[in-house]
Amino acid sequence: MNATSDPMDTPSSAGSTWVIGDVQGCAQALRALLALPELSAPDARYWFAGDLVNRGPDSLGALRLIMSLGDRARSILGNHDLHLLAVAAGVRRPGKSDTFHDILEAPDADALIDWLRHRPLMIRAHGHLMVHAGILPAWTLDQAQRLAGEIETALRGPDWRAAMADMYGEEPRQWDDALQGPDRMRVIVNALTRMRMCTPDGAMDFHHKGPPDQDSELRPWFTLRDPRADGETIVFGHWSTLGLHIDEHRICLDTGCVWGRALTALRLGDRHCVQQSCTLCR
Ligand SMILES: [Mn+2]
Repeated sequence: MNATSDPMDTPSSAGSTWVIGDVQGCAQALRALLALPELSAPDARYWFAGDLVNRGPDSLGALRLIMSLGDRARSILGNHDLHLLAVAAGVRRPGKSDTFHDILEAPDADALIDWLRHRPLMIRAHGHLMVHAGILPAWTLDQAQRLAGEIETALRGPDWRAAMADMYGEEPRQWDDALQGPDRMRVIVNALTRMRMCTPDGAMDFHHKGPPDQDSELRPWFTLRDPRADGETIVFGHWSTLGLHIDEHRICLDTGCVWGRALTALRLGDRHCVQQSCTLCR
């Protein structure tokens, strides 16, 4: 299993761990956020909720800044990071709104891509579990961690380029323990990195990208889980139209920095929140 457990998982380290929402190439906002007195304390640690790159003005700068934090930072993969890996692997074409060419054209592009494909899809420590998008209602958290490990193994293996090609597509939309091969990979990747809304019986929908809609039969994935059965707080990003959402058991931190709003950091120990507005993306 590769989904990482933190060897330094003590209650005290939760007090200095900041979770940071979707950076998406907003290197300047991230630099300003990390320079704030609370976040720049020597014992501060950072968890990045994925989508480190793309759509924003400086994907290369954001990636280098996060890499420069070394062991102080842990990052998971989001759908935009996977898209960059798929383009680097030659199995997807970049789209018109993609802004990660700077990474692909960097002199050390291979090393940057190798670093990125070794990131996990889940971090679980301090009573918190972080994924980029969500956890399927059909999964237990332990099961989700094992399934994330399957994708991490594929991404780190010698055939990672071929594996990337298998990860794209919207079907199947529901989990089945019997799923194998590309179908199995797609459900896992789509749930962990793309999901927002589900049908009441737990099938993923990929068309509703706005905020939760009371008139729709679709439900936010996290309302279809029993928080008491989970027993851990789930932290995620990816859903800028949901925005900052903090309740007892779920925390969404995508506050749309790349859409001219703000980058959010939340301290796990006391849930203290700090925001940095993005001046370049207005
Ligand atoms: Mn995303």
